Amino acid sequence: MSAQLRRAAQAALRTQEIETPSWGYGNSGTRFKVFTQPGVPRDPYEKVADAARVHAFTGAAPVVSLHIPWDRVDDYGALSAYAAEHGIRIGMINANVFQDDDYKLGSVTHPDPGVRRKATDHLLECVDIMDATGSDALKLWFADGTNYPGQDDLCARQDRLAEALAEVYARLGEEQRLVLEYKLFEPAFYATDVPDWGTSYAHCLKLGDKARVCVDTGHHAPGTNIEFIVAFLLREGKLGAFDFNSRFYADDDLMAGAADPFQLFRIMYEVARGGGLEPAAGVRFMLDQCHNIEPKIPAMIRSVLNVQEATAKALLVDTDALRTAQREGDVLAANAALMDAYNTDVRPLLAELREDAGLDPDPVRAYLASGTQERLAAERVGGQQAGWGA
Ligand code: LRH
Ligand code: MN
Repeated sequence: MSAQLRRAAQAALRTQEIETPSWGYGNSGTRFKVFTQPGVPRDPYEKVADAARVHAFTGAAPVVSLHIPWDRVDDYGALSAYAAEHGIRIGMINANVFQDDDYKLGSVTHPDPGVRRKATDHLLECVDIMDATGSDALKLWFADGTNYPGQDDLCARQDRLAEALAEVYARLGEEQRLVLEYKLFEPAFYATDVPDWGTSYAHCLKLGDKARVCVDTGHHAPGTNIEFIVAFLLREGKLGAFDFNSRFYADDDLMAGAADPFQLFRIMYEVARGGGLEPAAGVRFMLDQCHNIEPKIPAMIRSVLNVQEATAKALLVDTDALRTAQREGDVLAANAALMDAYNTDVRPLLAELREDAGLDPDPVRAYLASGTQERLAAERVGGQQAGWGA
């Protein structure tokens, strides 16, 4: 790798901001069991404090995403100020219209207008919380869907969804955005109302420039070429956010890059190629994970590093060699240009970047050696550990 390419990669990596999910610091699990862990946060302030610890050790995670009502507080301005005092800021506000009995048959797509009103009012409340925290992005994921053919009218549900989205879109401020996340299935097992990127893209196109698509890497059918979706959405200026995680089977929500680091590399290559790393592109890079059995703060630090490593490798692709090979139809040389970058050990480059920033070159080892985990376990006794409250 040329010194010039190395410097350019480090320059881009210095501006990279990874957003961590407040719910990733709380207890989570499956329908079979939610395991508790010592030292888990008991309130949004402790979650924000843990997010600040991840940033303190990585230097690359200055944003924490909130989920409402899991992170409901009396004074959102105070929570935002607390985050700032700890060196981070509030990122995307995630609405939650999937945990209320009223939403059994849907939220904004529910046949009953009263339930739709309730759901839409929650989305509008989340925009109020954006105003109060200084957040500039509303993240919408709808569990809405049906379990049996005929259960409801698929088109009527799209009409209801479009109506609610339009009302929320109209409420957004000039600098505010909404991102619409799609998911193939679960909890709905026949038809999900926003099942794929095309459905989200179509709704976002209708809404306008302030609406973009959120790509959760765990929300696709097995074998889906996610980097194609990323390249396409970037080309259209409609890529708004990522929910990074990894999976072997379904929406496993494992650590980003853990199950398939090559896929994360291919995705970050298309992001870099499409200008998505430019702050002006306005793409949010969030982790959306559940640490069901592993200690949460070290897992989050590891995941930030995995995204950094995939990004560094993507930035080390010799694009001149690649373009030449592509132009000449030299398939093997073109593939080799990407594989050479992927097979590059970027850990020394990232370690140097951290040392330049006054950080320990090995953040996971530094965190484990800091005694923070043991201290939190000793301090955070009593109270109700945070979780999904499902
Ligand atoms: C849905 C999802 C969504 C969040 C939730 C925590 O599967 O990916 O992004 O609201 O997880
Ligand atoms: Mn998600």
